[in-house]
Amino acid sequence: MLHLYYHPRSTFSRRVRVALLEKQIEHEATVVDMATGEHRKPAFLLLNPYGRVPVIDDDGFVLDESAAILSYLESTRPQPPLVPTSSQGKALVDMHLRLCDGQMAKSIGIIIFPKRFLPAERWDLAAMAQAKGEIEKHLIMVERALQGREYLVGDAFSLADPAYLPLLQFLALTESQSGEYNIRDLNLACEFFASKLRLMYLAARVWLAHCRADN
Ligand SMILES: N[C@@H](CCC(=O)N[C@@H](CS)C(=O)NCC(=O)O)C(=O)O
Repeated sequence: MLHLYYHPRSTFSRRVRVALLEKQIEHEATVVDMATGEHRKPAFLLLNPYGRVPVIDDDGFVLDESAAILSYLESTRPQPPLVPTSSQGKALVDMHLRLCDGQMAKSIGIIIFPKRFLPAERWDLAAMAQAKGEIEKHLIMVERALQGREYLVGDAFSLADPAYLPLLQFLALTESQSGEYNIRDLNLACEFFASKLRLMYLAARVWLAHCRADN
């Protein structure tokens, strides 16, 4: 049986939980209590020396890195498919997964970490402005991908969608500008992503699962 180690409020765990829900994969789950530093204790470091969630253990095969986990779930549980069959579709999903992490998530982190956890006088404004520029560059690519289409890749929900989903709530905090949108709140962030209805539906399901896990 597949086992997921996660935290309900972990952005990257939510990606994996969306894919598990979408594919209706039977699994067990353990909440890693990050508030008490469980992710830095030897038992968890044996699973992931970086001390990060999510991690899966699939009958002894242990894997971390949410994008790698999404790809692994796709190849081991292909139904329903979350990657198109065409070479171009596969390559585009791969591109989104890489760029979403390497460009967008990284830059969002540079802005939201100080905004959430540091007093304004300790913010590195130059680094934050540069990160905002990087996000806006990335949004041009996303906007092109969504032009006249409902989903990021092809005409169906793919792994590219859950990759972005948990970042939406933070995108608002970056106050990025893209075309007519100054993305200051979650509604605008969702409006920007044309697949919003589908994303919000999944977000609601993940939120529900999160509430259940908390109780
Ligand atoms: N690139 C990793 C990032 C995972 C990550 O940063 N997880 C956070 C929670 S959202 C974490 O465990 N942070 C703990 C730490 O870095 O000490 C992935 O995609 O899985």
